[in-house]
Amino acid sequence: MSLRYLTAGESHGKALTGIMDGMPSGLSISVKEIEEQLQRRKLGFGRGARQKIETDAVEIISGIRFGKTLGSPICLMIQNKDASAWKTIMESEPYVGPVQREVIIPRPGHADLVGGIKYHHSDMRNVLERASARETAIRVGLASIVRKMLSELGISIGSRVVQIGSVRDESEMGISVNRLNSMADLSPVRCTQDQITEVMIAEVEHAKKAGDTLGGIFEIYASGVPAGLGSYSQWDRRLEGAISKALMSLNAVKGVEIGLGFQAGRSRGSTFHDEIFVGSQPGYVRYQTNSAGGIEGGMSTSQPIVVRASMKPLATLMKPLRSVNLKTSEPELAHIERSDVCAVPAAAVIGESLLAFVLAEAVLEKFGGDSMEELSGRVQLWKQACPIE
Ligand code: EPS
Repeated sequence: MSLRYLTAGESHGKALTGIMDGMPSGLSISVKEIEEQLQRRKLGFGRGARQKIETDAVEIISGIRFGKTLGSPICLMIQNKDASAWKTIMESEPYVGPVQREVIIPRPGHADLVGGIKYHHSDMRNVLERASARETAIRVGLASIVRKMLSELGISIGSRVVQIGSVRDESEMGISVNRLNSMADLSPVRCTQDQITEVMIAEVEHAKKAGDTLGGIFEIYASGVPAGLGSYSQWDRRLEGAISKALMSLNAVKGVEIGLGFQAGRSRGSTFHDEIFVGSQPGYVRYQTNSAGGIEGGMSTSQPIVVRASMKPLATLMKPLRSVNLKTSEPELAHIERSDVCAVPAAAVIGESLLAFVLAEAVLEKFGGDSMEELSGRVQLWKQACPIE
């Protein structure tokens, strides 16, 4: 494993922490650059009150000195501002008072029920505190370092939202990947079409009034990816597999497509596959289409990587669904917890981060190198020698 990370922290606990091991030395990175990505994660129309409470200020605990990575494990910490209001509820010392904010009626669609059964918790707060998507803040924090490494190697990552509830953006992604975020970030729902942005906002407002929640679909792109990341030679080295696993690790994601994805199953080979043409220089070849989404046979083709993920509607409904009170065994409406109406715009930003981890790991596996100098030299040589235009 060339790059790995772990996170810890409860949603209303003291802090979120993350440790990442395997980053090469000599990468310039600042708190400001990390926080830029964290601020992008906080945005999006339909978020709840929590995002106004948290600043998501990051503290570098280890692995970075004088603005550069050391090659040793990097530890980041984000303090939860809301923790002060939850001090007695989240106390780590033995607590003798009455249990506050106990959760005994599981929310359909959340980890509450099975998590409580699995870990033998009658108070499902013990489950939801860690199952909460708040954890993704520290993943985005760690990934911002990885993204900086990828950008130094000429790899750009961007995303856009293409569906919220029943509102779809059918437009083609007509701009370069390195300009995508500066455009999508201007929209409160991260949709690049102004008119559709308005309809998506209205859809979220409508759901909020009804005490309901919404899911959606987001698309992530990576350009400048060198050919040959991943491998066909063993099942667990296929790049699509790693990307799908990473995206599926994001809370509420229920579907992942690469390239044309499910449309591939409805197509004929003659219209689907990306034909190969003679390039403009001797010995070179080129593609004209990208149905494969930048990956063939488990390996990157050097075409843009295109990933689409579908997020289910959030499980906390202000007009709750039917459930069972597990203390009384009586039917009762599900637990209500402060939450978001729609978090698809934030999920797109988190998706970028998750794709960044996978690409960074694949880059480090193929090219190796303990310092940025060593790594960039190897990647540039390979890119120059690759005969795909
Ligand atoms: C989130 C923080 C949470 C939720 C949301 C994501 O904060 P709180 O629970 O204090 O309102 O807003 O979590 C969920 C939707 C969920 O189902 O757990 C965040 O920082 O992203």
